[in-house]
Amino acid sequence: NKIGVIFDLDGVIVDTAKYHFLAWKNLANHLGFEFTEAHNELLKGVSRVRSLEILLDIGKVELSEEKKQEFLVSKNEEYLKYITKMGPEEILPGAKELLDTLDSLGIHYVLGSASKNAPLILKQVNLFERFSGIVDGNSVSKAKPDPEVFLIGAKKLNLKPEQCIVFEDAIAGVKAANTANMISIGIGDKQTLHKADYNFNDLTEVNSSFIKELIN
Ligand code: G16
Ligand code: MG
Repeated sequence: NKIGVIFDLDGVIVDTAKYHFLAWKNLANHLGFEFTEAHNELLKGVSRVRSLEILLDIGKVELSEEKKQEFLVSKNEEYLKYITKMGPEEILPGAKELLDTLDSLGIHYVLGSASKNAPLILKQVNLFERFSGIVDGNSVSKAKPDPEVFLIGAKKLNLKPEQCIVFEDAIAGVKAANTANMISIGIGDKQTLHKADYNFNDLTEVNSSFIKELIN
């Protein structure tokens, strides 16, 4: 009974949502409206382009395609300023321990993130080398909740979708995993992620006996 694991990045391995928030908030303020943490929740797991559309809807702002492109670039430039200051201390609790557990059990894992900056972020926190493969926002044509990102992940693992376990913090990501026919594990609020097959508050709650149970 071979299995493999696919990890989402933001909200599972690191908390980059707080940096996305700072950069999106600045853009909203520049456009003349407020952007709150509650608004930011709507952007979790969502692609960059879709995030901008949601933000513009919130502010009831309409922009030309050229302006949108310009703001996508400037938002990302600001975001990268925060990312390039990140270090291993920003790895979320339990993440490294879980990777160690998977290593000791001989279970391979890949990344399945919507972020085009995923390789850089993993390098910043010294986890890049540990993953057997990376599927990020550059390798997909359809964003979560489309299962594409995870199906490519399964291919990288050389496994069937049913043999893959997905760790996700976003509703769109859990939906993508379920549509792909994978085992979905929601990390975060249980109510929000009630569609997941299993729920945990964070990765410190995911122990080796749980993983062993999934193998058998
Ligand atoms: C992350 C975040 C989203 C962000 C997306 C794209 O996804 O949760 O808020 O909009 O990546 O990021 P970027 O602008 O860096 O391409 P995930 O899938 O890792 O949770
Ligand atoms: Mg996420």
